[in-house]
Amino acid sequence: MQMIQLARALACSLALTPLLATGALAQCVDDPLEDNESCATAAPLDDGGYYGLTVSDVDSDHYTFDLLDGDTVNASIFFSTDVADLDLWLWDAGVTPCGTGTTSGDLARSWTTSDDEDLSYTNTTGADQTLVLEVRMYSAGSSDCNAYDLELYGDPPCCFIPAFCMGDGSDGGVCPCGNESAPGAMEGCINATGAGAMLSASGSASISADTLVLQVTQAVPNEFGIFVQNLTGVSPMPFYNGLFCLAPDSHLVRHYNPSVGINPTVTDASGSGINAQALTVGDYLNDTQPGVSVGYQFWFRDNNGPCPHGANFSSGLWITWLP
Ligand SMILES: [Ca+2]
Ligand SMILES: [Ca+2]
Ligand SMILES: [Ca+2]
Repeated sequence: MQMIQLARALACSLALTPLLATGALAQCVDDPLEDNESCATAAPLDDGGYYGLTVSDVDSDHYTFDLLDGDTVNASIFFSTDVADLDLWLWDAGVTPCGTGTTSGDLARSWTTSDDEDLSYTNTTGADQTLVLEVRMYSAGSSDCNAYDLELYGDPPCCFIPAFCMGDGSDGGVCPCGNESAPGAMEGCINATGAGAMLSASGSASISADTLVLQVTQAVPNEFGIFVQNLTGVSPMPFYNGLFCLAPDSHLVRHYNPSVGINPTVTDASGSGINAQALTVGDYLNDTQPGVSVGYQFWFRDNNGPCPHGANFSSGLWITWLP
């Protein structure tokens, strides 16, 4: 394995001069995120899945995003190496060389000879970072253009997918009975557990992939709750023991199974719960469409909470859906 990597390192350094397109092989049609041939022209991305992208031996791809101190980013590309061998690199946007496919100065790389590449990186610098993800063709196979899908996720997801409706007053809300959560905790107002509930997401934000799962944590254990959504947010409103930040209009959806009616999510012994069905199925108004941002919160029973109103809300997440 070491020998393979060394051989690839040597070969890679020789391949820095872009190969000329032969004309005999298929040429790429630009994807919607072009032009992005350098760190300076990198396309900004949020968490999510990006499908049907293309890269060629004379046209690499660069994507940029911010990674907060202490957070982790996970990036994957999916492709056939028989068509062309692609590699994945991660750079600090402010460091030379950025985005040049060289083997020094990068933060992480994935450069196998098999299908697909995956990398993960945790920011331990003590400050927030602006990063660049580079997709570069190492060698052409049956074509000098290859198609790939990109998936990019942060951990915690909150730091890419905008969180809202915090119980710490940072969104301008005042919890109903002085039950503010810890500053910066990104939680809802304090519930019976002594903490506030929050949402996270995993999987792809692609509607066709249909793998996105919303999870609530730090809600009251073994209690009933319902995921709610809307296309429109509003200023935090004290409601039950918490804050509610989704517009109370006709697009407000309580997730349910259309065949059986309201289908609550029951939290487990740790106070966690996931949406028990595809989010798109739970949206009976069919507002979940490509390019549309949907805000989510979790309503749950909080009978022994700090206020006497019997229920509470998690903080929320906005998810921008993809095709
Ligand atoms: Ca491209
Ligand atoms: Ca490009
Ligand atoms: Ca590769």
